[in-house]
Amino acid sequence: MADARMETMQGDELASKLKSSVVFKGDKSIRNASLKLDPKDMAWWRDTKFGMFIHWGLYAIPARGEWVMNNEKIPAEEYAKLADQFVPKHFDADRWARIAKNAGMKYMVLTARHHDGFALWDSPSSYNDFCSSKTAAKQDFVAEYTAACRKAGLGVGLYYSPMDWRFPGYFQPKEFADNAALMKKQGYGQTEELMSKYGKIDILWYDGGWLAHKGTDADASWFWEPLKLNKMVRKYQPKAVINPRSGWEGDFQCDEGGHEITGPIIDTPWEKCLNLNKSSWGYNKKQNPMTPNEIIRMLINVAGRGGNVLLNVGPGPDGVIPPSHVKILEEVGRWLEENGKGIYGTRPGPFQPVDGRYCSMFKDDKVYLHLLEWDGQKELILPKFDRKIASTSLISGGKLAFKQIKDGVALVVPTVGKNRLPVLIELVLEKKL
Ligand code: H79
Repeated sequence: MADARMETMQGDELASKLKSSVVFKGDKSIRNASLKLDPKDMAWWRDTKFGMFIHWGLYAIPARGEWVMNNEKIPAEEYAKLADQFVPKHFDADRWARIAKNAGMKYMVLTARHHDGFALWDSPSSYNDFCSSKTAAKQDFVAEYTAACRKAGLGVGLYYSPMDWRFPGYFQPKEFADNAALMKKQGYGQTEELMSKYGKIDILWYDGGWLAHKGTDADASWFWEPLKLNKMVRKYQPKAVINPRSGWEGDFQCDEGGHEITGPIIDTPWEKCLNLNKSSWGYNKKQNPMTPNEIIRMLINVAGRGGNVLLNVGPGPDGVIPPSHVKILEEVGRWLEENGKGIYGTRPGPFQPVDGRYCSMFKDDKVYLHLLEWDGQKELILPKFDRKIASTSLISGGKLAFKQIKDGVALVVPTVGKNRLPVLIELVLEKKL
């Protein structure tokens, strides 16, 4: 945000500016302007606001999260036996896409391969043929998934982690340099497969570009050479939106985890990724799901600061997204049906968010004010604003009185029951912003 804007900020607005809870770990990443997308090629992604993350793989069978192999020190040969049992009877990518659409999501990102090394596609570069087409499932899940996303009009996203726990060279890249080189070869080969065999890929979401679980992705760039890797990606997918976790800064920044979002509008494109079931990303018998209201508030707080939300679900070993999670997502979808005009396609502002109280977004001649809490006062005073407001209303129905006073805009807010929050208010301006 421009400093000039800060000078005009006062009171609550300024207080929120001072304590952002958003953490971007990619600050030290390698920059390269020629790899980066033009802002106009990022606009579609920024407009969408809400996507579905899917963590799915062999780890769905033990059902203790996607880190089970490492956390429980399961030897690679033993872990590999899970592939003999991985025959997902009810895998249906169209159903995943339907669930995402009904939730109001606009894109999906599937873990084509996580740190355990098991690839969900027919992967000639896979070390030891550890992929779903050459094991019991005999299926190319990525092929079905990418086709389903496209058919449903959803952005097609693939997650790929080049690190692989099966390689001793991952943990000791200098001591086992030859072994580490094999892992790197697999990483380049598999990235190329994903970028060249499945049509247009809209989003490439790297993870685990670090080494030996130490340092940052940027610290490991001497090994992975992210500029070389992403130059290859751009050859096949010139317009793919790429995240920062390869060690190259990417097209947007990531903030991971379910913590509450506070602080000012962030100018760079960014994405908050988090879990619907707080227990883990991969399917977990332990259930600790977010409520629909928590998800909706997260969406408002993130979009109100210029970000997207990538909300994760972990289908079970049979390929089914837990029905209780589907219900939660449906409720979010119903809210978006009514309130989505205040989310999709908007940009944050013109008012800075006030933590826990409201966020504002705008699109054309409309400002959308999402009221998160309201303590029953009659008037809400918004900061000074240089546009004339023509009318105001509640999206759920009914006009709202307002006056433009010397110090800002006074909105007369009707009594809103706590259980009805958040509430969306629309301000129609006399002239486009
Ligand atoms: O795919 C999801 C995570 O598995 C992956 N990124 C998201 C999107 C990820 N890889 N590394 N990390 C996250 C950071 C590592 C966190 C850890 Fe832990 C804390 C590793 C060990 C302690 C939590 C607890 C995860 C495993 C055990």
